[in-house]
Amino acid sequence: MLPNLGETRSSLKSDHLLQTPDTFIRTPLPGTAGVEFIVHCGPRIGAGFTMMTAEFSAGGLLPDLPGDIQRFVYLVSGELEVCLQTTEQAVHSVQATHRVVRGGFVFVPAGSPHRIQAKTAATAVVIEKSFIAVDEKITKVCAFFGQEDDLPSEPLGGDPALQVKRMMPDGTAYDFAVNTMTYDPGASLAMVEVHIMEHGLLMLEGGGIYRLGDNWYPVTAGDFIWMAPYCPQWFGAIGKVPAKYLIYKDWYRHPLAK
Ligand code: UGY
Ligand code: MN
Repeated sequence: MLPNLGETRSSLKSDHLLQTPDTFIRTPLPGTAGVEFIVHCGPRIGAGFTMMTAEFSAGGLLPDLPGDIQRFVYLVSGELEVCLQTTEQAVHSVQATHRVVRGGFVFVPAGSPHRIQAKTAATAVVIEKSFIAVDEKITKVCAFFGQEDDLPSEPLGGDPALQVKRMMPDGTAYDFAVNTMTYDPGASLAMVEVHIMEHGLLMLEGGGIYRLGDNWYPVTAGDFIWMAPYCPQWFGAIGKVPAKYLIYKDWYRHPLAK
């Protein structure tokens, strides 16, 4: 076997990052126990959100978040227990415990006491973002749980070979979207997109070619991509199995919103 001669598909440019598993570095984060994080993107790279892969040992714990930060978790493998403390009415405080398994997801709004604990070794995608309220009338949005398999899927732009599942509810109460997109072999985005929204993307299955800016990259399951606002982007699926990715985008807010 050849020694490592410093080669990788990972690539960092001013408007995008392709981060491949051979370059992942794991780190603990304060307040957590029994969890290692691969921090894919965050403010240090210019992103308005963080996207991380959390690798839990059995019993590993993710506690509350401070202040105005919301959290979305999608489970890639294993089993998590999510305990939510809801204070719908000032006098009542209700504790709800949910089991989340592969393909399951949970959204926890800002300021919601909760704890996420692994029942088994588990791997999850964790997205965190400061909440931007759309107006004073919506002060708090609801927590929810879901299972990707139970969601309806829609063809993107009427193309049945490209199916989208939306995990965040539609509507201006929420300031970001998280979708999965599944491409049949040979399917592609119908156009090169250039848009104000930024993306965090984790390839879950299959592979293909991702165009980012003026670069065309081969990508495969396990790869992460960050796309800055206005990064030209296009994907075509290659291979004998469908290509699927999970994708974050900021959503439903005026460009001048703080
Ligand atoms: O929602 C999106 O902007 C999506 N079509 N972008 C992408 O897949 N790169
Ligand atoms: Mn896009």
